[in-house]
Amino acid sequence: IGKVERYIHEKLKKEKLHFVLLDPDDVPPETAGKIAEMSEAVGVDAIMVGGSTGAEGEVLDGVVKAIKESSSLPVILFPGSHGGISKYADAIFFMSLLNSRNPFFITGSQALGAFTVKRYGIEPIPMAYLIIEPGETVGWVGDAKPIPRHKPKIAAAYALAGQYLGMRLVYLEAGSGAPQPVPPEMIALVKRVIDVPLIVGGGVRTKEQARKAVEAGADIIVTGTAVEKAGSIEKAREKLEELNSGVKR
Ligand code: 1GP
Repeated sequence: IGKVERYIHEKLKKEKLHFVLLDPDDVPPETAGKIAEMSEAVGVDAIMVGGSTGAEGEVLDGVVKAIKESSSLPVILFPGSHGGISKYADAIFFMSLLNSRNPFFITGSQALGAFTVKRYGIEPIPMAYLIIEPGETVGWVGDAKPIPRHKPKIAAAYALAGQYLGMRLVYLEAGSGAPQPVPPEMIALVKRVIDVPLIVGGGVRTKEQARKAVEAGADIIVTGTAVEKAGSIEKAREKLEELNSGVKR
């Protein structure tokens, strides 16, 4: 396994992790750089970069470069498709949207991006990506059949299948900006079934929600909208501190 994945595993021996997601379509490079710098200062563990729409090309490269210049945190790509690859990133969640109805999002886009990842020498981290209701933009774009919130067993079955297919992380995604995060009962059952680290994101806006997800069994919490849309750099800093203390206690 590569450097970033080893970093994740080493850190997980001591504590739960908090990754901040920046969407290049919503955040200009300068703001992204500032948020990354503040994230590192409050104890965030990595920056993820990606989005479902417009997070490509120069826009993506500019944000990744700005983050690399202003922090030493690992930058992990979180691509909406093979368009979401930047040579300036350290690693990429090489993810398969297992509950998509469209094979493009399960293996097609992955095939189109594989040579690019190899050429740039970006560390691929294989990940099972599962969309939970409501799924928001990524659920619609990814043509998912979102897993019902009251059906934790379906999520657990997909998560275990992902592990058996060789994926080394499982991500439960309620969708960016979801009104509610993934239910704790679902997190708990998935965690009980799998042996690989569990990532949870979508709709986590408060310390309490972050805490609840960790207590239910999440290993890594992803937050995006709450920080991006805080309103000002000062408020973004406060939000980062609040969310980070929810994850780390
Ligand atoms: C979205 O899980 C991430 O892909 C983060 O979601 O923007 O709601 O924090 P939020």
